Amino acid sequence: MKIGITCYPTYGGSGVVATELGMELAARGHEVHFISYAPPFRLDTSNDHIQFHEVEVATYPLFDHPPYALALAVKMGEVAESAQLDLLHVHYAIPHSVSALLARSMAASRKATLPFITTLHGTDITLVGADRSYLPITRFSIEQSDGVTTISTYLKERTQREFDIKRPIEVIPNFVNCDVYRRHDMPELRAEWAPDGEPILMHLSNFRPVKRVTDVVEIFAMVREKMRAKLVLIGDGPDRGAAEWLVRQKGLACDVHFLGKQDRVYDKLSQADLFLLPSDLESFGLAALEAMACEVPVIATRVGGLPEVVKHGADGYLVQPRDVVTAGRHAIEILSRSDRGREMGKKARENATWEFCASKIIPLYEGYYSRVLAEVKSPRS
Ligand code: GMT
Repeated sequence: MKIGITCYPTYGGSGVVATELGMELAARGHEVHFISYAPPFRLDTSNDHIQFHEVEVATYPLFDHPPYALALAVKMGEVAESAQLDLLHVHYAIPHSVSALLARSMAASRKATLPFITTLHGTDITLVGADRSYLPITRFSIEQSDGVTTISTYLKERTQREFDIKRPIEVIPNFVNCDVYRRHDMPELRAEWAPDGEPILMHLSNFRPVKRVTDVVEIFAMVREKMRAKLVLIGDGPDRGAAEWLVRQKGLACDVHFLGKQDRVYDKLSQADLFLLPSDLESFGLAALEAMACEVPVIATRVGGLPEVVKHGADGYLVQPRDVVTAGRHAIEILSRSDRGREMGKKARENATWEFCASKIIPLYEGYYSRVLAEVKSPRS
């Protein structure tokens, strides 16, 4: 199949999922064309089946806001025609789904077929889509898509409820490549962060307010009162300053490492004893799954799609959002075990691989693509 994929190329779960999906599809022999304003940050173009097409947005003094959605639609149409794409698969509804809708309409005017599938990731529905100014066009582009998937049952139900969507929505959960996301023991790296063998707590996110990075610091401070420990924070974003300030305020600067944005996050995650994801909301919580695949138990919040990923009591623990005290108690309990939570980490990997390995999920996308294409060729009504 020849597939055009559009996503945000920046640091964020939806872009990561789209990129990993494209790379997995290419590895299985499909031809994949990424269409965006920059190469997605985890994209490896060494596979001959992958191409990147840059969307250039012309600027003009009149444009306070250059019309990216239009430039994207044009590029989608050009790539579809030149590469003879079978379909477009856009990740994150706004504005990608609207651009794909335009590209499909332009293709139709040339008597060409260009179906598109929209994958909803979360904030396109819960935050951005729910803004009155974006809601009608988001709902329209979802209704008009040839196929729609969500990354959790929670998000499907919320989309149907809040957007009053009646059309079918397929749940295809996020995934990890379980051969890459596995525990890689790297004693030198561990020793760099925790020279005296202290347990390592870790967090990975885009540091947006919804991630509650300051709660990560609060939880770590509770642990630190009971035992020696280190905290490693991976990622960057608006709340990094607040987290750094709180770390200094609590006198923990010697115990906390801010790494910023990182490649090969599996190498880093593998050094952790415990992963913290105390978000106010997650429609899935990809970082939690990545940690679990690396045998790291997770303490996360009982919100959104997280309970579909992290099984309370088996893979780690779920707590109410902003309940740092309960999260701290669980963290101390896990790290005080004689095995420091290694058994729980192994269970977490077992559950992650059972449900969420790429080898299980990619065929679901392939099957869905085929069904959508068949439906476009011979519509049922
Ligand atoms: O979390 C965000 O800031 C936005 C968004 C993104 O593009 O990263 O994340 C969403 O998509 C991820 C990948 O499917 C999910 O793992 C995240 O849970 C989801 N974030 C929210 O629902 C807040």
